Amino acid sequence: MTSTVPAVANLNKFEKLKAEKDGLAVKAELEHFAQIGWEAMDEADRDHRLKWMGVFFRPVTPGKFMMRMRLPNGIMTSSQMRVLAEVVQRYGDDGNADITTRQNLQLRGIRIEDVPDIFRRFEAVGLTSIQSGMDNVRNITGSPVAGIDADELFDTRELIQQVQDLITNKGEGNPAFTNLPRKFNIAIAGCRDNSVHAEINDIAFIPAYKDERFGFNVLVGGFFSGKRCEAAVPFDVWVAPDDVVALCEALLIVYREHGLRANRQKARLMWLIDEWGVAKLRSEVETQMGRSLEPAALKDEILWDKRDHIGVYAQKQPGLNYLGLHIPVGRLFAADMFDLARLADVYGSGEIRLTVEQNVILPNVPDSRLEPLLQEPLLKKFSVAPAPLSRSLVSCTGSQFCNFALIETKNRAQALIDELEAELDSPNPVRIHWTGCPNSCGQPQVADIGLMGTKVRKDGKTVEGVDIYMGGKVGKDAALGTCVTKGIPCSDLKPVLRDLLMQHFGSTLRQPVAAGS
Ligand code: SRM
Ligand code: SF4
Repeated sequence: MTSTVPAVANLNKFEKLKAEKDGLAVKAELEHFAQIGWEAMDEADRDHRLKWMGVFFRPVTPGKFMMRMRLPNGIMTSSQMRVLAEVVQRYGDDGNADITTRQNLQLRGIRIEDVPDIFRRFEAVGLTSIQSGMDNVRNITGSPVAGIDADELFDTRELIQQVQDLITNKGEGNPAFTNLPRKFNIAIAGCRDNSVHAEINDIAFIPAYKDERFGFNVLVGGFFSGKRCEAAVPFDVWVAPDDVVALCEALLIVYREHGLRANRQKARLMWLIDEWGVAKLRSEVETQMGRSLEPAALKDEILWDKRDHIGVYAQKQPGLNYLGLHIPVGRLFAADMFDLARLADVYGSGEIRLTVEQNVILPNVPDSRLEPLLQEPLLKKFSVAPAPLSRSLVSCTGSQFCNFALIETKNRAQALIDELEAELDSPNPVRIHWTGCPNSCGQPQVADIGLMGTKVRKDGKTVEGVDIYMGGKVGKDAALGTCVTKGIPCSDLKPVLRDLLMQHFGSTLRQPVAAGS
C-alpha cells in the first residue's frame, strides 16, 4: 500500500520528530538516559519520545516525570498494585497515582535514573507502560465488571488483551503502530450500559445480535480536542468477537497510511472520515482485510442507563460479590495502594479493577467476608456509599501537574463539592466533570454538569474560570453536552453550581445560605 505521508518539508513539528527517529527507539537508550540525568538529555527525546515508553516529562515539575501505564480493561493484580505502590512510595510527597478517565493509572514523581529499574520491576509482574502516550493507541477500555456481571452479554477481558497484544507486540513495543497520525482510542463494551463511553472513541464495539449470533456494531471517529469534539458515527459494520482484533488492525493500518498528517489539529480519524466519508473508509478497511464486512445489525443492545458500580453487588458467580469503592477525584497515595492490594488479597481474589469514573472495584468477595471488609478503615476513606455529589465527581489532572491546564482542577473540584454537599440535600448523584482546558481529558461533554477551565477577567485581573457544559447523556442514547455558560470565575462558581443543582437536579438547601456565600 502506498503511504500518503507528506514530504519532509511539509511535515509539522511532530511528524518531523517521528521521521527523524521513531519514538520507540528510546527504549534502547533508557540506561543511558538514567546515567546522564534529565538535564543532559536531548530535548526531543526527553520531552516527546519518552512518551512512547509511557514516561512523560512534566514542565510543571521538571525532573519528576509522570508514568502512564496500560491496564487493559482496567484490570490489575494485587502484586502489580504493590509494585506500583513501591515505585511511588520512594518519592515521598512527590509520589502518587491517579486513576484516569481511561480506566488506567498514572504515577507521579518518577526520576529518570530509576526508570530502567522500574521497567525491570514492571516486567517481573507483567505490567507495561509502552505506547501509552503521543501518536499511539491509548489504554483500551472495557466493561469494568466483565466476567462478573450477571447481566453481561460478553466478557471483554480476553479480547481487549488480544488487541493490546497486537498493538504493543505483547508489551515489547510494535513499530507497526508507533507512528499513527495522532492518538487513537479503542473501547469494547460487553454490557448493556455503555460503560466505556463508546461514543467518544475512535473505534468502539457495542454489543449487537445478528440472526441470534452475538457480535458488535461498530462506531468510528469519536473524539474530543481543543478544536473540535464529535461523537462517533456508525460504521455500518457488524463483527463477531473473533473479528475484532483483525478489524482494529486493518483500521489502524488504513489510518496510519492515509490519516491526515499536515495539520496536527486535524489529524484524528474523524477528519479522515470528513474527507472520505464512512463508505470509503469501510471499503479501504475491507480491502486491507481482504474480505467484505457484514453491515451493522439493525439494533444494538445498549438498553440501560450507565451504572457507576459504586456499592456492593452480587456477582454472577453465586456467593461472590464486587465492591465499588469511591476514590475522591481518583487520587491514590502509596499507603492507599498497599492497602488496596492487601484488601484484594485478604477478602477477594487478589484482583483490582478501575473504572472510567476514576474509581476502584474489588471483585470476588465471598458473602462471608463482606462484613469484615466493610469494617476496614480504608472503606471510610474510599466509601461504598459516598455522598451523592462526590460520588460522581470526575476530574482531569489540571495545573498541579499538567502544563496545558488553564486552571487547577482536582483539589478545587473536591473542595467545592465538599462545600456544596454540606449545603445541599441532593436526591440523586449528579455527574460533575472538571477538565482543566479544552483538550477535555476530564470529558465535560459526557457530564450532567461539565466544567472546562478557561481564563477570565475579574476586577481588572485575569483569573481562573470555567465554561459550563450541560446535557451530556451516558448509557443508552448517549449524547454530548454543550456549552451553556461561558467564563465564570472559579471564585464565583459555588452559587452558580448551587443554583444549577437546585433548578435541574432536585437539590434542596439544608438551611438558608447567607447572601454572597
Ligand atoms: Fe488527555 C493530552 C491527561 C484522557 C484528550 N492528556 C493529555 C496530556 C498528556 C497533556 C500533557 O502532556 O500534559 C495530559 C497529561 C497530564 C498529566 O500529567 O496527567 C493528559 N488525558 C489525561 C488523563 C490522565 C486525564 C485524567 O485525569 O484522567 C487521561 C489519561 C487517559 C489514559 O489513561 O490514557 C486523559 N485525554 C483523555 C481523554 C478522555 C478519554 O480518552 O476518554 C481525552 C478526550 C478523548 C479523546 O482523546 O478523543 C483526552 N489529552 C487529550 C488531548 C486532545 C486530543 C486531540 O485530539 O487534540 C490532549 C492534547 C494532545 O493530545 O495534543 C491530551
Ligand atoms: Fe491537562 Fe487539559 Fe488534559 Fe486536563 S484537560 S489533563 S489540563 S491537557
